[in-house]
Amino acid sequence: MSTSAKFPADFHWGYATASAQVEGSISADGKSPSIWDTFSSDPAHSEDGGNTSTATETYTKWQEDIALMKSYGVNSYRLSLSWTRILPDGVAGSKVNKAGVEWYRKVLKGLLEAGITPFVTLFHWDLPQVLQDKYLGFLSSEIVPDFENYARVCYRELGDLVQYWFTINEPNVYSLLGHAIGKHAPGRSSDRNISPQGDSQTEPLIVGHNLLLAHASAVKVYHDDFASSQGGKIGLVVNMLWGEPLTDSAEDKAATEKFLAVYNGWFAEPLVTGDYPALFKEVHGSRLPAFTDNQKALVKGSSDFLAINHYTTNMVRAADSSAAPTTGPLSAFLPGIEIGFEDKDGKPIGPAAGLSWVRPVPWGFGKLLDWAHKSYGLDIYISENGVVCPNENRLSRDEALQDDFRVNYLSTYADQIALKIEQGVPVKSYLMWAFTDNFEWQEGYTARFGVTWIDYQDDCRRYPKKSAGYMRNYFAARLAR
Ligand code: GBH
Repeated sequence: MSTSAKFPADFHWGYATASAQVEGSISADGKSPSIWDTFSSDPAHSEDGGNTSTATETYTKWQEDIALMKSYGVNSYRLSLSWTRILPDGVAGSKVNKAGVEWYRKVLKGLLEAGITPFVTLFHWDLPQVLQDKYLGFLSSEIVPDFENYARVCYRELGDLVQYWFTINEPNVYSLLGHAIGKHAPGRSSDRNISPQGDSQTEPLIVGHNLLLAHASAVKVYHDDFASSQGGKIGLVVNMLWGEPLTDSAEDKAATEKFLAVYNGWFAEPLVTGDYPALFKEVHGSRLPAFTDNQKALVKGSSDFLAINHYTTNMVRAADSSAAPTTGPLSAFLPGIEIGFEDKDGKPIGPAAGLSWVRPVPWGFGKLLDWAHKSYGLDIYISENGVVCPNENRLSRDEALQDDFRVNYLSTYADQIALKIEQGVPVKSYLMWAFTDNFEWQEGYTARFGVTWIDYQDDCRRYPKKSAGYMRNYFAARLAR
C-alpha cells in the first residue's frame, strides 16, 4: 500500500444519502406528505412496489448510523432535508415545525461531534405534495418565493451547524424523469400510457427554468444575509455524464458536443454565464423560456462551486434527426443522437453492472473532470458516484457483502480524482453513493447502491460491505495529515 499522500489534508470524503431514500417515518412529528410519499404509495411506480414509508429507518436509527460512519473513517457526509418536516404547509409564511427542525439539529450535532462535516442538500426531489397540488410545483414560477423562504428557514434554523450547502439535487434529472419520462414523481409525460397529463417537449424546460431561478434566489439569500455570519459555501448539484464520440467523424463529434451541452451544460453553464448554452437554445428554440436581464444577473455567479453527481460514460453518435436516443434520460427529449456502451468495434467500454444505465468507465470520469474544469472554472465537489454490483439484489447477504465490483469501481474512480488533482483540477470532495442500500426511486429496494447492506426483512439491520472497509484503508493511506 502506497503511503504517499494523493489527496490534500482538507479533502472531503465520505458517503451520501437523501431524505426520501432513507428516513422513513413519513408522518412522524408533524411531517406532511412529499410528492415521493404520494407517488411511491402506488406500487405500480416501482420495480418491487416499494415506497418511502420506512426506507432504512434512519429517522430512528440516526445515532447508529453516525457511529457506523465513524467506524468507516469518513470525514464528511452528505444528507438532504425534508422540506415537509420543516415546513409541512410548504408555502412562505407558514409555520415552522419545531420537531422537524430539532431532528435535523440532533443529527447535525451528532455528526459534528463525531468529527464528520455535514454537506446538506435543501432539495433532493421530495417536494411538499401541497405545493404540487396548489400550483403544480416547479411547473409554476410561484415555487420560487416558496423555495426561497424554505431556504431562509433552513439557514436560520440550521446554518450555524452547516458549512456546505447544496441547493437542489440534479435539476436535469428532476426535470426529465419527472416531467418527460414520467418515471419519477410527479410522473408527468406526453406518453398517455404513463400519465394523463404532461408534455415531454416543453414541461422539462419550464421546470428546469424555475429550478434555476429557485436555486439562484436561495443562493442570493445565503450570500446576502447569512454567508458573512455563518461562513459557509453554497452551490448547485448537476448530474453529469461523460460522452465520447463513437468515431472521429465531424458528425459524431458534433453530436457529442450537443449531448454534453444539453445534458451537462443545461444547468452548469447558466451558473457561470447567466444563460443557457447556445447549443441548448438551438436545440429547443422557442420552447425554451428566456431569462430576463435581472434573472440573468441573479443566476450568473450563483454557485460558489460546481457539485457533480457522476455515474457513467456513454458513447455518442449522430443519428437520423428523427430518431430518439436509444436509451437514457434524454430519450424523450433530444432527437438526432444515439448513445450506448459499445465502441465502434462493438466492444463494451465497461463491464455490465447491476443496472443497465451504469457501467464503470473510470477514464470517462477523468475526461469529465478535465472538461468541467475547462468549461466552468469552478471548484468541483463530487457529490455522488457509485454503482450496483451485477445481480447484487439476488445474492445472499454473505455473498453481497463481498462487493468486489464496487471496490473496483469506487477505488478506480477515486484514483481519477487523485490524478486530476495532481494535474491541477480543483476537486474538493468525493462523496460516494451511498452510505447504505436505500429506496432507489423507480427501482424500489431492488437496486443496492450502499457500502452498507440493509436487511429489509430484519428491522433494517446494517452490515458493512467489503467496500466500506476498503475505502477506509484507501483514504487512510492517501489522505495527507
Ligand atoms: C442519482 O441520480 C440520485 O441523485 C440518487 O438519488 C440516486 O439514488 C442515485 O443517482 C442512484 O441512481 O431510466 O434510462 O432514464 C442519478 C441519475 C438519472 C440515474 C436517471 C438513472 C435513469 C436512466 N439517474 N437514470 S433512464
